[in-house]
Amino acid sequence: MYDFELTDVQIAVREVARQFAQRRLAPAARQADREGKFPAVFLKEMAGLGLMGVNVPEALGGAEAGAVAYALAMMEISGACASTSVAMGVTNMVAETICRFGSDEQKKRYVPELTSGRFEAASFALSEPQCGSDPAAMRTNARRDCKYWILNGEKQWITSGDHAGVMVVWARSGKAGADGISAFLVEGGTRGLSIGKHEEKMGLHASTTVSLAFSDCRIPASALLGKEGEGFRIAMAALDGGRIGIASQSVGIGRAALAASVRYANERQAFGHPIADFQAIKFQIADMATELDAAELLALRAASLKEAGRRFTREGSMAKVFASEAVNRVVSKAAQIHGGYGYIDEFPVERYFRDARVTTIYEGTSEIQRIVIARSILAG
Ligand code: COS
Repeated sequence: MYDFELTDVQIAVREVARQFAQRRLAPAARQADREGKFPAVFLKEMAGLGLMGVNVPEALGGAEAGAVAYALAMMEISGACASTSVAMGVTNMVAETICRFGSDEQKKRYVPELTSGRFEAASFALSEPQCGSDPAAMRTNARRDCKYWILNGEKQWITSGDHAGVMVVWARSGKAGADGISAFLVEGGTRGLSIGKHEEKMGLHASTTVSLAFSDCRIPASALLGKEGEGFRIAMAALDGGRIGIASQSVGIGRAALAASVRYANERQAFGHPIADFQAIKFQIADMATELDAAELLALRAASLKEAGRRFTREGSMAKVFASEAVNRVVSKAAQIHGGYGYIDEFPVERYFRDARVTTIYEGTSEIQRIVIARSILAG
């Protein structure tokens, strides 16, 4: 059913991402994490390599390389710096969403800015202080006033929100529930939009996570993305793809943790042997590698379905829940193998451990993924 052979284009994209990840990102990742330095310079360079619109048409500045190539690129970038890959992931997701649901004018206006790196990043403003898993309960409001929409409300957990040239903002323009929600494109710096608190996170220190406040924020009527009332479905469709991105990010972090563990286990001596000689270590390495292969196959299956234009909601959620939970087991084993060195920032495993934790939480918690999977199976 699935073709496991990669195409020349997919191999080429993976190679470009791998080279960039290893040469540019990996050497800088520790310092960027320590300083909490947003990777603007790297994101711009990545745009030059086609990585900010991997699955975006060439006519809009993208690489038009498909969803599988995107998943492979995310794995490579994530293995070097997960803070950079989350900004890359959200920007790609927003660019794809505008391509899919935007008007010609919106596509021309925003997508080339993202794929070229002229905009540092894009943001996805769905969650609010009191609702993340249940976006149909959102309170941010959109009121129509002649040629304008006026937004009021608050968003939380917005990745790159302080660096976004454009963001998709969801707001209630109609009745209660999912059908009353619309999506809007809001430019960074718009009057009435202010950047709030910067969250101090456990990991992903070089990525920014902020709250946003909309106070009589006036945007043109043409800022509506898709149709009025279609916002919830746009968000769900975007998140289906975003979940492949987080599954891929999980695989990338996990592979980096495995590689570090193999290196360490071969070098570290105990009782007159490299610790890799001990069955306790061997079994951990075997489980880490097996889980990561399974996670990668699930991510690539979901990406292949997406690329074939088929529905992949269930498979995207399966990839996300499995890969994100697997990487947490993998980084925990990696820390154990490293002993004390797994607990200090001199070795990258400590960063992988912190960065991996959020993957079971953002873009839909594990619990939400299980709801999506079970609903789809039970519906037959
Ligand atoms: N793609 C397209 N449309 C979808 C969809 C998808 N993956 N999932 C749901 N929809 C549509 C439904 O078909 C329905 O439309 P119709 O009324 O026309 O049939 C509409 O959206 C409402 O769907 P549903 O009734 O399933 O909505 P619920 O409120 O029950 O929510 C879950 C469903 C739990 C799946 C959803 O709220 C969700 O994914 N929550 C997590 C959100 C999230 O990931 N937050 C993290 C923020 S981003 S960091």
